[in-house]
Amino acid sequence: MNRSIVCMLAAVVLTGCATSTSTGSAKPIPMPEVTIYHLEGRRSERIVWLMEELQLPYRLEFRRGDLAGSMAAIRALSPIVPMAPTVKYGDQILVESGAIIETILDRHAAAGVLRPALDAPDYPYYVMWMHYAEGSLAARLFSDYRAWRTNPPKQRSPLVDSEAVVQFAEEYLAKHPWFGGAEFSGADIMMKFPLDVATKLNIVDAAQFPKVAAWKTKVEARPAYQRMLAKARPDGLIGPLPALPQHAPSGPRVGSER
Ligand SMILES: N[C@@H](CCC(=O)N[C@@H](CS)C(=O)NCC(=O)O)C(=O)O
Repeated sequence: MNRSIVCMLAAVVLTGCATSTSTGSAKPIPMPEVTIYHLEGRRSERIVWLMEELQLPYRLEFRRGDLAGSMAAIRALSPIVPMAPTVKYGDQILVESGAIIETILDRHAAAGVLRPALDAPDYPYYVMWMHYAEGSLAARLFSDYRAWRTNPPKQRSPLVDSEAVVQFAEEYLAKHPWFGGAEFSGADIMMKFPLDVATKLNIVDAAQFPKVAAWKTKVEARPAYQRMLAKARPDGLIGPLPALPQHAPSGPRVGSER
């Protein structure tokens, strides 16, 4: 079934269309039509979740229960790098969930909404986790996952691996309630997908990361997250990748001082 949902919620309070941007400009930036090309259970959920948090209008395109069919629509738009999310923003075709989130927040959310102010002490943390989610976390998780599917590790690597990149998040969450610091932000939206991948695919052992587990419970309780699930994952996870078998136990990392 070709699914097309248009949300036409008023965006008066949360959006900056009639107020200002994070740069302090008073000039309104009207939002063009946004269409999110989506694969159920994949990174495109981030953009749906963001729009639900901001109560901004968007169109959601996917073929329910049919990942290949949803991907065909993405490929038609972006044949060289068909990826979810792909977003039609006015007449521009955008990829990279972090860049899409930053664009929407910087242009269409009021200053300080879902990100700290530029001069706030938390701002560097917010930017760091926005980028860490894909640049270090997802990259290492999928690299380990691919290698370990065929060759499960006998011991941990001395290099920075999946367990280390999740441990870094765990230690940050021991000191801060959210990845953007004191408040929930776009950085939390970015971090949820790779931290789910880490534990659901058994790349790391969830039991070793209680702060991450408690943070997931908190974000999953957000009404906007629940609205996202209802719209973007109506049948639960479909076509999930297989979880890894039990593999290299944690403990001292070979060649490292941990
Ligand atoms: N760094 C990109 C990654 C996008 C990405 O790889 N998306 C996956 C779905 S979660 C995808 O489309 N995979 C299809 C493929 O790689 O062929 C982002 O954050 O948007």
